[in-house]
Amino acid sequence: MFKKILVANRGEIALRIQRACRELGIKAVMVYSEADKEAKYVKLAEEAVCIGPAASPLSYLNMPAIISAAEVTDAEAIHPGYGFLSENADFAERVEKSGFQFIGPTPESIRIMGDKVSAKQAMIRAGVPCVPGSEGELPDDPVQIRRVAKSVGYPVIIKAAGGGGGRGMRVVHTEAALINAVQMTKAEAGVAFGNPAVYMEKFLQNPRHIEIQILADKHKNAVYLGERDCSMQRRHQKVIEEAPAPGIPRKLIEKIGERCVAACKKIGYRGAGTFEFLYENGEFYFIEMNTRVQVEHPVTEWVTGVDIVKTQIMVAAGEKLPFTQRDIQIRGHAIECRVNAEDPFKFTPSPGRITSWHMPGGPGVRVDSHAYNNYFVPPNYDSMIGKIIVHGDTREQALARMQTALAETVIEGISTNIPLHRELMVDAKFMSGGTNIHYLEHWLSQHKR
Ligand code: MV4
Repeated sequence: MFKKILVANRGEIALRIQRACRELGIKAVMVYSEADKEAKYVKLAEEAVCIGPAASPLSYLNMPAIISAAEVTDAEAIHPGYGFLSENADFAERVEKSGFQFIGPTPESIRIMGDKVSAKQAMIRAGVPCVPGSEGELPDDPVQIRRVAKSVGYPVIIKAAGGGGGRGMRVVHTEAALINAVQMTKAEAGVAFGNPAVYMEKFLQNPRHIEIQILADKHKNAVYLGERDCSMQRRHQKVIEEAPAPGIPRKLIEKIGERCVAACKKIGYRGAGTFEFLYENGEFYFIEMNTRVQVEHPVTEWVTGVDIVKTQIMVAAGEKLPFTQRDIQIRGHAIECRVNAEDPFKFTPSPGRITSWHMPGGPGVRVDSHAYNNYFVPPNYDSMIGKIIVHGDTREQALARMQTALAETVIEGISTNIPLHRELMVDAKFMSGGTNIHYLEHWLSQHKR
C-alpha cells in the first residue's frame, strides 16, 4: 500500500480523499491555491503545498506545479478527484512518466472515453446498448448525412466527439434544418474542443438519466455497484441524486450492470468508473462513460456499504477488489442534495463569508463539506460547497430524513439552494419517484418568483 498520496483537488472531494487516506493509514499531501488557504482539509493537513494563485489554470490545472509538489513531498501516487485534471489523459500520462501512480484508469482508457465517438464504438463492440445513430463520425457529404438521419428517424441530435456533459450538442427536428445544424456544431466543436468531429443519435424526448457505478482492479476483476438516478438536473448540473432508481425492475439493472462489467473486462478498465445511460420505455441507452470518482458517489456507498474512494486507492496500489459481485447487495435507499452557494431560484453565484453554519445530524444523515462556521467561499470555483446525504430503509424514510435534515440546516452570510431542496423534497411528483431529465427546468418555469 502507498505510504503517501498527493490530493490534486479542492473542496469537499479533497476532504473526502483525505479522510479515506487517514482510514488507510496513508499520509495525504494537500495542494491548495492562494484562495483555498482557509479550507478545512488544508488546516487539518499534516502536509500542504501552495501550488499557485486562485485562478484554476495557474493552480489546480497546472500540471508541472502539481507534479513538482508530489516530487518535493515524496508522494507515491496522485488522486485527481473529479473535475480539473481528473479526466485529462495527458495528465495521467505525465503523472506516470514522472514515476507516480495515477489513481484512476490508464491514460489509454481515459483517452478512449474522452472521445465520445471512440467511447461509443468501444461500447458497441463490448455489447453495451447505445442510442441508435451514425456508426462513428458523421461524413462530410450532405447526401450521406441525410441518409443517416432518415434511417435513424427525426428528431436527431448532433453531438461533438470532443464534447460531453451537455457541451456541443444540437437537436434537429426536420431534414430542412439538418445540414446547417451539422455544420454549425462542427464549427463550434472545432473551436471549443479542437476537434470538429460530430456524430448523430436518435433524440430521446423524455428519458431519465441513470448511471451504473463500477469498480475494477488490475487483476481482471470488476463489479457493478448498482445504479444512481441523476435525472434531477438544471443546465446539465445535477441537483439531487438517489440510489436505487425508483421503479426500475431489478432484473433490468442486473442485466445492464453485467454488460458494464463485461465491457470493463474487455477494455481492461481499472479503477472507479461510471456508465451513463438514458432510460426510456424500459430500455437503457449508453451515452458516455466517466473515468473518475463522481460527486454523487456517496449514495452508492450508502446502499452498498462499499467505500468507493478507499477502493480506488487500493486497486491503484495493485490490490485485488476485496469483494465479488455476489457480496454486493443493495440495502435501503439513499438521497443526496448538492448544496450550492447560489441564489436558490435565480442561480446567480453567492460567494462570501459564512457567518453561521449548522449541519444536520441524527440517524441516516451524512454531510460531506469542507466548509465550516466563518469559512469564506471563494468566488473562483464551482459553487458547490457540500452535500447532504441521507439513508433510509425505504425511499419514504429517506425522503422524511432529508426533509428533517434540510429543516435543521442553517447557512447564513451567503445564499444557498437549501430553500430549493426544501421545496423539491415535498414536491408530489418527486416524492412519487421517477421524474425525467426535464422535470426540474419545467418545475422552475412554473415556480417563478
Ligand atoms: C441525449 C439526449 C437525448 N437523446 N442524447 C446531455 C448531456 C450529455 N451527457 C448527453 N445529453 C443528452 N443526450 C440523445 N440521443 C438528452 C440529453 C440531455 C440530458 C441528458 C442527461 C441529463 C440531462 C440532460 C439534459 C438535457 C439533455
